[in-house]
Parts: sequence; C-alpha cells; structure tokens
Amino acid sequence: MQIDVPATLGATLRGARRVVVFTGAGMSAESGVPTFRDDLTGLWSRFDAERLATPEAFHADPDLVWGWYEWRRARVRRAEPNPGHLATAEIETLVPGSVVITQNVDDLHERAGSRAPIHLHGSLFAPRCIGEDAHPADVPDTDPGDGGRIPPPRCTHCGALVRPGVVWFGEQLPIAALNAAVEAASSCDVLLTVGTSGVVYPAAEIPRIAMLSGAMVIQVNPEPTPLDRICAVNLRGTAAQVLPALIASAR
Ligand code: BJW
Repeated sequence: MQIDVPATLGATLRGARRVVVFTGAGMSAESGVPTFRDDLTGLWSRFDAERLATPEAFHADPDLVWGWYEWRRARVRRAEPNPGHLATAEIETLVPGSVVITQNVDDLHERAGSRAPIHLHGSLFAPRCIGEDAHPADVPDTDPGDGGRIPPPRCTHCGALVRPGVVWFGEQLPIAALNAAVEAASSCDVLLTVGTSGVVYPAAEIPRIAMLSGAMVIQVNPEPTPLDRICAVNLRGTAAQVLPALIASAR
C-alpha cells in the first residue's frame, strides 16, 4: 500500500539534531512476531498475556510461563527484521546521535543495524536466575514447536530457578535504561512513536516527555491510540509501510 508522507516531514527529519524512535510490539508485527495485545494463538489461546507476564504467574506455575517464553524466543529467532527496522537504523545514519528506545524484548533492531537500542522491558535473550545475585544464565536454544509447559533450568551457580530476563508487571524497569530513555526524550527535536498502544507505564510517558520538552512527536500506527492527542502528526499505516516512505522523503 502506498503511504503519502507530508513532504515537510522529510525536511524536519533531515534538519533534526537528534531523533528518537520509540517502538512497541507493532514494529515487529510485520516480521511475524505477534503484538502483546493480539489474541494468543494455538495452545496459548486459553491464556491472557497480561496474566502470564507477571512474577506471580511464574511463581505459581514456572513450567507454564517458561514454556510460553521459550516458544516466543524460538519464534523471534526465526523472524527477520522488516523494512521498518531497517528504516529505523537508517535514521540513525542520517541523523547521527539519534536513539532507539524500545519496549520490545526481541533483538530485531540490533539485527537491522541499530547501534545500541535502549531496552526498557528487557530481553528474551538475557535469562537470569531468581536468586539474590540474579546470575545470568546460559540457556541452550530449543524449538518447542507449538509450545506447552517446559520446566525452567536451574542456575549453575546457586541452583535457583532461571527466569526470562524481561520486565514483568509490578517490576521496576532497569534504572540505567529508563534514565537514558528520559534523557534522550528530553533532548530530541523529533520523536517517532511506532507501533505501541501507549498503555503501559512508565514507558508510555516517553512521548509525552519529548512533547513537553518541545520535540515534534510523530506517531506511526494503523490504529488510534491514547497518544494521538499529544502527537503533532498521526500517520495511519504500518511500520514497514510508513518508515521507509518517511526516510525516503528525508534523503
Ligand atoms: C502496528 C502494527 C504495524 C500493529 N505497524 N503498528 C500508571 C498508570 C496505570 C498503571 C501504571 C502506572 N504506572 C505503572 C503502572 C502499572 C503497570 C502498567 O502500566 N499497567 C497498565 C497496563 C495499566 N506498569 C508496570 O507494572 C511497570 N512497572 C512499574 O511501574 O514498576 C513500578 C515499581 C517501582 C519500584 C519498584 C517496583 C515497581 C512494568 C511494566 C512492564 C511491562 N512488561 C511487558 C511484558 C514484557 C515481557 C513480555 O513481552 O512478555 O512489556 S507488558 C507488554 O506491554 C510488554 C510491552 O513492551 C508493553 C507495551 O505493549 P506494546 O508494545 O505497546 O504492544 P501492544 O500489543 O499493546 O500494542 C501494539 C500496537 O501496535 C497497537 O497499537 C497496534 O495498533 C499497533 N500495530 N501492527 C505499526 N504493523
């Protein structure tokens, strides 16, 4: 589908000193990674992602929650960055000093060439134990097929259960990542918010911080979101459609 990007946006991007690209699950949707609030499929359709992504769920049923994350980790390993990820990396080349802030726990920005994306909600590829020292764990790649329960491994240092290295509801975001994100949002000229429903806090404050600091906030999302009203421009389309058109207009 052809997306018309207002010509002035290309000039705005080109003239910016720092662009922040703030991404959510919709960024990876066209790589075949389901968004967080899509209905779960297959064996997982009986469950609600918001209930699985909690410390309480892991403590109540570690095999269920670990199995879900192993199934997702295998899907992400099979996925490839889409044109939206590639255009995001190109923005960093076009406007040096630009920053990617992602809520996603996949590694598709890195694989598309983004330098050092800030991961606010952790990573599927950084498991650690639940012991006091949170030892990083080396977990072999497996492919659990359609999913199901899988017992989590035990830490080789302290014997505690290993958990996914992601941020669950009720847990604090990694403080260094949150500080870096707030700093970038406070000091950018343009913030692109791409593929996020904007309902999970404190991440959802990032576009607002940029807007209050004087940046132009541009949203890319096929659907309306609560962020619409703080955005100067709402581009209704997908990441893989809109971002390449936007970067083409800025070259
Ligand atoms: C496309 C597209 C295409 C589709 N192209 N677009 C203030 C008010 C109310 C509540 C709170 C508050 N502050 C804190 C809270 C509580 C809570 C919270 O926010 N709850 C809300 C749900 C009400 N927040 C927390 O608990 C956070 N922790 C915290 O606050 O700690 C405080 C604390 C302090 C000190 C000590 C201890 C604690 C933690 C939040 C962690 C979120 N974690 C998750 C799971 C990560 C692991 C996993 O993936 O399993 O992160 S939840 C989930 O939501 C995931 C995502 O990163 C996050 C955001 O979702 P996202 O990315 O926006 O995805 P979707 O699916 O919602 O939307 C996709 C969008 O894409 C849609 O808009 C589509 O239209 C669009 N789209 N295709 C472009 N092709």
